[in-house]
Amino acid sequence: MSAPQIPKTQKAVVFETNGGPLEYKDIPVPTPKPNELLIHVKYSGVCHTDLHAWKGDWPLATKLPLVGGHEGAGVVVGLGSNVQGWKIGDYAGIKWLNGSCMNCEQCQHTNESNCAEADLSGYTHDGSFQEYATADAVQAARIAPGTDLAEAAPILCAGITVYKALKTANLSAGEWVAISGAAGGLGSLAIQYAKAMGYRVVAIDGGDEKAVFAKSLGAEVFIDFTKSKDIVADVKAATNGGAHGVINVSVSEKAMDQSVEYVRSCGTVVLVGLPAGAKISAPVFDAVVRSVSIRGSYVGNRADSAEALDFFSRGLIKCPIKIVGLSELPSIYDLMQQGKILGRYVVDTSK
Ligand code: 8ID
Ligand code: ZN
Ligand code: ZN
Repeated sequence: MSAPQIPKTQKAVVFETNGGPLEYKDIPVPTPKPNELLIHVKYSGVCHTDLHAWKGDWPLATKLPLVGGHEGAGVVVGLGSNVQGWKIGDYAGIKWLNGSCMNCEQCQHTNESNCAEADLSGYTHDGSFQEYATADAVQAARIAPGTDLAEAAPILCAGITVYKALKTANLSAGEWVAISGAAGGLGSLAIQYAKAMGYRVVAIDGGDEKAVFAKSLGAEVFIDFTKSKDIVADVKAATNGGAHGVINVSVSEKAMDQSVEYVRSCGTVVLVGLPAGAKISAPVFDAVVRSVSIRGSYVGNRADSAEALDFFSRGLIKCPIKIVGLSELPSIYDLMQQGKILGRYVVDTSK
């Protein structure tokens, strides 16, 4: 393939300060380091994490100024001098984990996202809300030729994360999994991965539209947190004694506390959503006597990523996307803040 024409400048959404103006403007196209790919990002999913990054509400500083975004799907247009195993024209994905040291104990054990030196797309490294972005060639996701890049984008964070979280719940086929925050970006994929892995799904979220949506994706039961008088009792009743596993993808501390109560004895509560400043509290007596596990789960490693993409490529996961122009990103943050999003918004970087 002949070398693509790479412009000197490009459109991006940038903020200078956390919570400050989100500016759609021209910035220079980045130059890949020796270990990096230059990817022409065609589409990027918008994750709730991007909203946290913009607000700066986590105890981890972002780079500033910052280009957010970490669900970027595009085409390789440039190769750093040390890059191996990629060629111009390959489809590539920008994930949350842009790169890690590959030498520390966590990296040696393939827990690369737990590396203390992890470089994070759209957080410590300019991400996919721009037309051209750089990504470590070792961590960039390989996307099969011919894939619909808009549909694939949400797999790069939401898909990988919920797939890994479901593995962390350590369930057997036929068991019940409760998904709290089920109609959002992560939740809408979690329902489908859970079904594909053979589990029965209780979806928890708020509103009639979200109920219809969650059921259309495969949830057997929907519990509305805005209407239920007793969520714990409702989940226990629906699952004949409690969910065997819980995937917490809501942005709610209260929802997480409730999940420790409705999980079945010997079951696993998986924490994924990251509400600012939240703490989880559980009665120790109960946690011991019912032998409940509470586990955090943070994106996934390269194998989890490849497996999550494989479920998608085999047609088992349909990303419920709405596509808008990159210039409309601020309005997506508004909708997300209000909890009004069904599934995932994907931005087209050319508009
Ligand atoms: O690796 C990780 N751990 C990881 C990866 C990616 C994202 C963690 N996250 C975090 C994000 O930073 C965010 O905190 O997961 C959380 C969810 O991300 P998202 O799915 O992208 O957010 P969303 O699309 O806004 O969906 C959130 C859903 O939660 C529901 C909302 O109605 C929405 O549908 N929800 C809320 I807010 N409160 C609820 C409650 N009390 C609730 N659902 C049930 N009960
Ligand atoms: Zn994300
Ligand atoms: Zn490391």
